[in-house]
Amino acid sequence: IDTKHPSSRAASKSVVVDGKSYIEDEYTNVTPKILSFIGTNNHNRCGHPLNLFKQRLVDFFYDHFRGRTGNPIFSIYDKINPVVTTNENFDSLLVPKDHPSRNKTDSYYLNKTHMLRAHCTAHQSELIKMGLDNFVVFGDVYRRDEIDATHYPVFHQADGVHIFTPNELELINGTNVNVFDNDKNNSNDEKQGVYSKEANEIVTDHLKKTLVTMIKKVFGEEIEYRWISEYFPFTHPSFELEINYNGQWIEALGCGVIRHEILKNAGAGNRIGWAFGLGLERLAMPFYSIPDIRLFWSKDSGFLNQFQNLPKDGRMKYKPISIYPQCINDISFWLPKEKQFCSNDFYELVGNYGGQLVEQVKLIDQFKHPNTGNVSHCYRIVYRHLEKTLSQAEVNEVHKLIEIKATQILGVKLR
Ligand code: FA5
Ligand code: MG
Repeated sequence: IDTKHPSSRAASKSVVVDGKSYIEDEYTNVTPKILSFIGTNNHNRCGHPLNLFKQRLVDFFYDHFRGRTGNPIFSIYDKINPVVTTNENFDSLLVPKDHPSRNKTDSYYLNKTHMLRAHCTAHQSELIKMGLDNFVVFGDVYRRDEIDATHYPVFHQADGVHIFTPNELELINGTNVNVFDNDKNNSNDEKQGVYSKEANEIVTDHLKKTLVTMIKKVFGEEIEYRWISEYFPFTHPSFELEINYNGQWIEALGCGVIRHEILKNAGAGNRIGWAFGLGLERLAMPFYSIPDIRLFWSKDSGFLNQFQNLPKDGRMKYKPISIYPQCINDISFWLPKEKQFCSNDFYELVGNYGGQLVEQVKLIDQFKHPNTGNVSHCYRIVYRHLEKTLSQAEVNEVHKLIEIKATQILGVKLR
């Protein structure tokens, strides 16, 4: 954080990311800890499991979609800066002004106009404007979210787009297809009003088939999956794909038919297309049997070394160096009356001061005092070091620090 930034009125503080400075305002909520993740680029680091897994997806898109001369038709982008405008992250994707994802409690803002992308879809409109039809963007994304084995405030996504010209649709279908519907009010759960039922079906089908082929190519034919209806402001119809891993359903990706308005605004109003966004960790975890999302940030050679000299099929099973015991401590406090409190503020604070020791934070009890109206929350914090046994004394020290910081920063009162 740079305070030297000169201004004619008062010295305003600014946040510096990648050599560029952003003047702080009432929106600024990035922390030094979050900013320290920027530039790590695990997805581009040679030998890192996210990079190895990314390469499998890239290979799929290169092999599966080829032009008439046999060249790959998908372009890959993996070095786009994670700082985006709120316009790119939200407005260009038709996210309503009052959508909860815009709240300071859910996203990381540099200031009112700039933020850390909350999804790689943030680049969609810009790339389509540049004239691209088929592309996949890989990148790190940032969200204020809960902490557990499959959620982390920084993770990686792959976001794909495939846009069809009327001719291409015809090629897939075999006969002439009307892309548009003459009756523009003909919108329903299954399709957007502007598009014909036929075109919508071809594109939806193509989308689902592509993603299932991709999942099967990566995990093998026997992978169990299911489709679930979803809602995204930027696609309709929208779906989620879940895969079954060891009896557990894991949400792998969201997808759908791109809203026509987005294409129109990007200069591709005569087209129809699909888009998806998947969590790289969510797929790499079952693929390599990695039990905890924090391991992707491990600097321990015991973790990274296991991904050297992979077998020819690229698949290997991560062997936990050993499982160390958990330490569980609860914390109960009264919420401040004077200011807003949200659980994500507390989760983030625990992440900041507990760091890699925190395996999970969960709200386990809430209580409203019948007379005073005061509200209290009880959170359970599960501590576990991934690479050694923690002593109760070490945990107590960190837990104490979290209690002190929660009191100072969030204004809660310990019970
Ligand atoms: C999105 O981010 C949409 N942009 C996806 C999309 C793109 C839909 C294009 C339609 C068209 P969602 O918030 O569900 O959707 O996140 C997408 C995926 O990211 C999830 O399915 C999951 O695999 C992964 N993910 C979400 N939150 C986390 C987290 N905290 N930690 C790790 N992975 C996560
Ligand atoms: Mg989702």
